[in-house]
Amino acid sequence: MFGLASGFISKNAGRVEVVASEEAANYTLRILAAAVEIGKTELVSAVTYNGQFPGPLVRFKEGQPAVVDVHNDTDRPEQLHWHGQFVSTDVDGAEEEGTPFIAAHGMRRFAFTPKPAGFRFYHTHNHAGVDLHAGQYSGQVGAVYIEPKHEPGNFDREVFLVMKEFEPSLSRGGDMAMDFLAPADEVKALKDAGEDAMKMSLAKGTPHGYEVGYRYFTINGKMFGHGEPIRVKRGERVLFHVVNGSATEIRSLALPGHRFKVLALDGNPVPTQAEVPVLWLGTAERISAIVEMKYPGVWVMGDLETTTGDMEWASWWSSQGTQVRRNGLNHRRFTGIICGLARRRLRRKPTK
Ligand SMILES: [Cu+2]
Repeated sequence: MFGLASGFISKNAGRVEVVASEEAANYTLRILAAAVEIGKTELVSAVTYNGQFPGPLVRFKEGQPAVVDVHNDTDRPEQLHWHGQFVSTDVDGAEEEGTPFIAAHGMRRFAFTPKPAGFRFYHTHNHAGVDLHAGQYSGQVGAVYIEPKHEPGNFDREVFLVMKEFEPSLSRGGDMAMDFLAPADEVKALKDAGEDAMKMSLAKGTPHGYEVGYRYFTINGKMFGHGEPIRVKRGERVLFHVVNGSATEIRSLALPGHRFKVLALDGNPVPTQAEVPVLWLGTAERISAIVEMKYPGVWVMGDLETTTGDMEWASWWSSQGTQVRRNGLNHRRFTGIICGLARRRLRRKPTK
């Protein structure tokens, strides 16, 4: 939407200048610290877009120019990166590519033609280093959908899911076993690059053996049981656009009893649409997949990881259609969302 605006005030590095502009922005994003209610009794403080998590869904149209105003209401310079888009370095949002910072308490107007079509996202490009409150450890993630000119529209509804953890800390707890994700054939160049990076890091005296762990896992900023269930009709074809907004973790997503038909990876259509029971997403990875909701009942769509790191399928889904079992499941550490056709209202049991 374009409207009339009477000039535009830009604050940069303390300077205030008026930028002649006839255009109102399509979107205005404010980077600011806010409390995010991720659970009934869990509030986390995070740097967010517009005080919410995830940031607002930004929809563009392929080939149509867009204007986005980004205000930085924090005390640090910021970068908003348009992940997955072909845009000029001035707009891209990566300092190393030459994008100017959005000054602390300043703003920048981004005018560009979003492309290519598909599921993209935006996030901060500040390097956190060892500061677990900074950069991608915080709450700066939002989904972008660039509507293609020719949308096949082969679905009944679209649902955007952002996976993200909160309250990181360093631990020696270790990650979940990921060996089974290793490819059958190793790429030597990649392996060497990884080992070189490790050697360099150790040579610099970086302590060895710590992992970043998280207190809370969420989908769309809600812990398991706190979000609104996704209510569907039988036979509905739901197109899920899932982004892993984690700073460090590989995440999985499964919906027992159902399969995902993968349409696009990282927003780009795949040549062969495979059906899979589980999606695996590396950091920043995106998957667009259709689920045909065939079976009535209440289902938990969630990560396979539990506190113990075991895969306990049986413990986290319910075929009863009336309530979601939480046996053996630590819902703080579990990422899940309730999804399905409920015959009755969900009964929520106290979980403490
Ligand atoms: Cu990125």
